Amino acid sequence: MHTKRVLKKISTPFEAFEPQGAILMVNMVDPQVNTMKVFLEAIEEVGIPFFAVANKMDLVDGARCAKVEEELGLSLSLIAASMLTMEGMDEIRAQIAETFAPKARVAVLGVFNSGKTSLISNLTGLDLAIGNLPGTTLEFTAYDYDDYVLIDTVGQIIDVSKPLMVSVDLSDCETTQEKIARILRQDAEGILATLEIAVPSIEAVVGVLRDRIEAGNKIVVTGAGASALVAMEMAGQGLETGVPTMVFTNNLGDMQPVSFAKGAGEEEMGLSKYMTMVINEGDVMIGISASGGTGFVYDALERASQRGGITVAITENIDTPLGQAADHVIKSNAKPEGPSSSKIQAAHLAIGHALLLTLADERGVTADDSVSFMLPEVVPTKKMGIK
Ligand SMILES: Nc1nc2c(ncn2[C@@H]2O[C@H](COP(=O)(O)OP(=O)(O)OP(=O)(O)O)[C@@H](O)[C@H]2O)c(=O)[nH]1
Ligand SMILES: [Mg+2]
Repeated sequence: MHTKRVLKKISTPFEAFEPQGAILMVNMVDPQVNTMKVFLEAIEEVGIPFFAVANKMDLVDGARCAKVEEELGLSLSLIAASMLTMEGMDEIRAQIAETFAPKARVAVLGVFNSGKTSLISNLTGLDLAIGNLPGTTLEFTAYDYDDYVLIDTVGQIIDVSKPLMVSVDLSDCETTQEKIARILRQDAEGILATLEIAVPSIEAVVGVLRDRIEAGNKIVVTGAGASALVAMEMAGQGLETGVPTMVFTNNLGDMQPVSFAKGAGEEEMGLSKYMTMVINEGDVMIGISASGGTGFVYDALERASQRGGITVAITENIDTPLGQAADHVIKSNAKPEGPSSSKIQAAHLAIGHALLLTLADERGVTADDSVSFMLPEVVPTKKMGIK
């Protein structure tokens, strides 16, 4: 039996639902151009007619459309739309009639939260499950609309030509060495693509951290699973550079005292309540989540804000509960990748290093200081057996 978590991560064979047309939904709040290009390649490979919608235009500046069109290398223009205000719906209806043959099965494609289900709901008038958590739609579903069948899809990467893709596409590698080199290179490329966009947001957070530490505050970092490892690395490096840093994760969650009473799962609030008890006015809480949808992580940021903390999200997906909960968002740009991410974690580790090493330098921490932060300090203790 699949758990919900596994289902959410299933990568989707595009051909499985025999599309005869496609509508590509681009989320203008977070266009994820590199992933959109994979969708476009897949559409091109099956050779079906399509058009693309620039959704959530109610939240962004109109000039963004032309820029994203150019980045996508599209020959046709994006239809500017909002599933909330209904902007562009008439144009979408007209474009469907113009682009697709009667009775065509039309796949609505795009990453999670791009508004695929919202579009189908607006077109059909049906009351469908819509929400800002990654993976609201977990299976393909066909709906009749006019003379067409619209297929709602899962917002995980869909790639016809790369069925074995787990994280990085290795399908055309011939030797083991080639696969290894490909993975190393892809991790590096994820970091380089992050470098292209993240420097200003990292700089802003370095400034926040410096000010707050000088004011006597501390940093608290959290994440789940692979992001827990990133959080632990950040906390470790914080301590090695003299930054008061604490870390709470759900690793070994069952051994946390809160697990007995409140639970330490991703979907439970035990950890977020527990860890935010340490947040005082002016402390900084950093939440890390590749998807941006890890329950206790975004809940911790919301709770930290309520306690007067300053919140920072490190995530690949900013149009998510985590991105929305944070005062400062650092977006990585490592996608596309398959359901078992590796490039995103590599990019998040690099972001953590950039934050803490820049901070150390700007605070004048020397190598000698750093060694002294690392040296163990000893406290006299009682002799064994003396009670
Ligand atoms: N402001 C604004 N919000 C929108 C718009 N379209 C969708 N949303 C919101 O974005 C979130 C995601 O919408 P969905 O329609 O569930 O997106 P999806 O692509 O089906 O997402 P998954 O099922 O997770 O793959 C929801 O909170 C919607 O209310 C829009 O044009 N403007
Ligand atoms: Mg959906």
